[in-house]
Amino acid sequence: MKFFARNAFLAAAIMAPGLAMAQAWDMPTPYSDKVFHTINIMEFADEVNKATDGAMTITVHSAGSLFKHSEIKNAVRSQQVPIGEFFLSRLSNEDAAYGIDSQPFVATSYEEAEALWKAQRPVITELLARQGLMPLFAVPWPPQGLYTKGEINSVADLAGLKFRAYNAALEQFATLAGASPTQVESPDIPQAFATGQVEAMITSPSTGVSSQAWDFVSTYTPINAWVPKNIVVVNKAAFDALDASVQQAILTAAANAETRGWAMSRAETEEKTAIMAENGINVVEPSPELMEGLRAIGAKMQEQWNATASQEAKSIIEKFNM
Ligand code: PCA
Repeated sequence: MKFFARNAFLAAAIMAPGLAMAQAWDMPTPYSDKVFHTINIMEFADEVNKATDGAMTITVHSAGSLFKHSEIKNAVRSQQVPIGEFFLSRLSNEDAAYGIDSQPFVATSYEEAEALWKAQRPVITELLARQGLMPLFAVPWPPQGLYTKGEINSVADLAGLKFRAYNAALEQFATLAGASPTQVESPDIPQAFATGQVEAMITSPSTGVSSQAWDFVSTYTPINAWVPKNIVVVNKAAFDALDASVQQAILTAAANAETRGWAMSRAETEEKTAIMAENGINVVEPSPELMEGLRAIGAKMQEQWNATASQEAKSIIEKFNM
């Protein structure tokens, strides 16, 4: 599969010395077709295809079907594919600047998430440029909430739970809460619960619905702890090789996708929480005691973050707090 993708990409490049030759781009994404991020990206691809009148065709390969989530960023970097989507904070091991949107209780509303992205964007644009990558657009998931098999009244109730995690920050959060985290990709969530590998998780109402959380948990507590983003990046060399009109079509479609994606995300929060309730999930407002305990964990994480984060990463927080 990988071999095929790379050759298709090279063939498209070699065959396009003139201006009007058609380009075909394969675009790997990690999430399934019914997830709003994927729907938004399908629309982005459609818009590019139409605006360029067939000069550029972007084909979306969803749910990790072309590259696994963990491979997508490096696949774009090494030009195995020219474009791809991934969960931005997964890159926090490269630089804390990438992970700031997944730090608990730094930005918990869409307004704050927007301000954070505004501060983060120029910084990560520069970091990605060092790897020959260019961000096109980023879209947040709805605020992250807690899924459990019973009501959780305080952090003590999380002790010992086998906890599903999707990045390093969530792993740290779960560990500090006394739980035992395991990394599980979102398409594998139902299986992980069914086999007892995990018994609780923190994620959005979107992922709660796409994984049919009512099949394996009883309670959703909207702790709204952070608003993490997916990002779409393009290989800069591949982009630079395009006709100016095609480049412009991509940039326009990307700007539209960012605006549309944020609106979709806002609408999802209520819609998907309602679907969970309809399917029998108990939606419980968090107790003050639980929130206090979770905020204390967040504060501890932020302290550690401050002690190790790069200057670039810290400049994001400084700008965000201005
Ligand atoms: N869904 C993705 C990432 C954050 C979210 O809301 C997941 O659970 O993997």
